[in-house]
Amino acid sequence: MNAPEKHWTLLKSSDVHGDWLAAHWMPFTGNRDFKANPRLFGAAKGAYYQTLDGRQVFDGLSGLWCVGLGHGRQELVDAISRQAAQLDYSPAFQFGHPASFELANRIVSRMPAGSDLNRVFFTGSGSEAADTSLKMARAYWRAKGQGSKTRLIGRVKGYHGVNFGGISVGGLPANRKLFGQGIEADHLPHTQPANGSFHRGMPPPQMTLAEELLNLINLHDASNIAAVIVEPFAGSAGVIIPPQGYLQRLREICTQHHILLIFDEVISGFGRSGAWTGAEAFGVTPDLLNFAKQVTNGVQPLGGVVAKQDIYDTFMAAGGPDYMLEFAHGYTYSAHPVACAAGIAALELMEKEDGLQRVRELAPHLERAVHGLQGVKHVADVRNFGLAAGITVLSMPGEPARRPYEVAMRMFAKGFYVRYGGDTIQLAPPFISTPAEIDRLVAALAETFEEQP
Ligand code: PXG
Ligand code: PLP
Repeated sequence: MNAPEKHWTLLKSSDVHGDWLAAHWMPFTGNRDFKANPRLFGAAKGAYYQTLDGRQVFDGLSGLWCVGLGHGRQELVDAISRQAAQLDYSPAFQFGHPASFELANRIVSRMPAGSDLNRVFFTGSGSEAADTSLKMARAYWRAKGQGSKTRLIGRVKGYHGVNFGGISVGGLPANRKLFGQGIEADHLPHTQPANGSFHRGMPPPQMTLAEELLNLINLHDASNIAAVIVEPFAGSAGVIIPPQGYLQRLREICTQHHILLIFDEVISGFGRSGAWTGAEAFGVTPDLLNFAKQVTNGVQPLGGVVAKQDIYDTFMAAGGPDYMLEFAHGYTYSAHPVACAAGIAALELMEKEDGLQRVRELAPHLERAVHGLQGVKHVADVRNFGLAAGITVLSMPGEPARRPYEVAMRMFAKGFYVRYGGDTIQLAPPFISTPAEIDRLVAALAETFEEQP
C-alpha cells in the first residue's frame, strides 16, 4: 500500500508514513502510539542501534535480552550465510542434518557438571520451549504409568512466553486476563521483596516462600502434580531475584514428592547470570531446562529444552516399536539449520571472548551503578543479578504503567534504549559494554527520573 520509493533498507524517517505502517500489527506494542511516533532502527553495530536518521542509541537491554555479544558480529553473519547457501532448510521430522547434533553436543557440554541434563529438544522460541517442557513433563509421568500427574505449578509474576501452556503457568495478569480458560495450573507466591528493600543480588532467606509448595501438595496431592516451573531469576516481571536458599528448597521438595522441576532459563541462560546457566550460578539443578534468546546472540530465532537423560530414556522405553515416534511433538522450524549454525557460532564467540568472565566483571559495576539510584525521585526499589537490573517506579495514581513509559521514551530521545513493563524499568546491557557505558546509561536514567513530574 503506497510503498515508499526507496528500497526498505535505505529508508529515512521522512520516507515513512502512517499508511505504510498500518499493515504490521506489532507484538507487545502500543500500535496507535508507535504508528503516530515510529521508533525505527535501521542498523546496529556493537552495543549501539542506529535509527533511520543515523542517531546512535545505546542498547540497554541487549535487544530483548538476547544480543549480549553485541550487534553485527561478522562471525555470525558468515556462519548463517554459509549454512543458508549449503543447506537452507531440512525437514525437521524423520530426517536430520549435522548442525543440530553439533549444537546439541555443545549445549549439553555447558550444562552444570554431573547434572545429566544431556538431551536437547529444539524449538523456535522461548514460548515454544515453555509449552514443550510442560508437555514433556505430563507425557513423562504418563510413560511411567502415572498419568494422573498432570497439574502444573508456576509462580505469580512468572513469565513463560505467550502460548497457552506458558500463560497458564505464567503469573503476569495482563498476559492472562484476555484469554479465558487455560490449562490446569496453580501458582506459588512471587519472591519480590517489598518496595524500599534495595537488596543487592540475592535477598536474605525467606523460607516460607518455597514452603508454599508444600501447601499446594497438601491441596492437590503429589500424585496429581506433574511439574513446577520457575525462572531462576524472573526477567520480564522486573528482574526478581530468588532469596538465598529458595531454589534449593524448591528442589528438595520436588525431589521428595516426585515432581519435576523445570527452570525457564530463556533469560538467565547462556551468560546473563555470569555462568552458562542460572542453574550453575544458583547451584541448583532442574530436571528440564528451557533456553532461547542468547543461544544465537539473537541473530536467528532458536529455543529448546534440555532434559535429564532419565526423562529421555523413559520416553524411549515406552516408545513401542522402533519405527514409532516416542514423543508426538515438534515444530516445522525445530532445529532449523540456519538457526543451529548461528547457535554454534554464537557459543564459539562466547568462548573466544570469554563472555562469562566479562559478565562476572561487569556485574558488580552494574550493581553499584543501579543501587546509586536509591533516593532518586520516583525510584521505589532496585534489584540486580548478573548483568540484569530492575527498577520499580513509583506509580502515578491509577496509572502504574505510565511513568515507566514516559521514562523510556525520554531515554530514547537521549540515545538510550531501555525496557519498560508494568511498573518497572529493566536493564540488561550487552556483555561487551564498557563500565563507562553502563555509568552513562544509569546517569541518564537518574537524570530522567528527576525530570519527571
Ligand atoms: N520464558 C522466559 C523466562 C522469557 O523471559 C520467554 C519464555 C518467551 O520467549 P519468546 O522467545 O517466545 O519471546 C521469555 C521471553 C522483557 C521481555 O522485556 C522478555 C521476554 C520477551 C520479550 C520481552 O522482559 N522474555
Ligand atoms: N498450522 C498449520 C495449518 C500447519 O500445517 C502447521 C505445520 O505444518 C502448523 C500450524 C504449525 O506450524 P509450526 O510447525 O511452524 O509451529
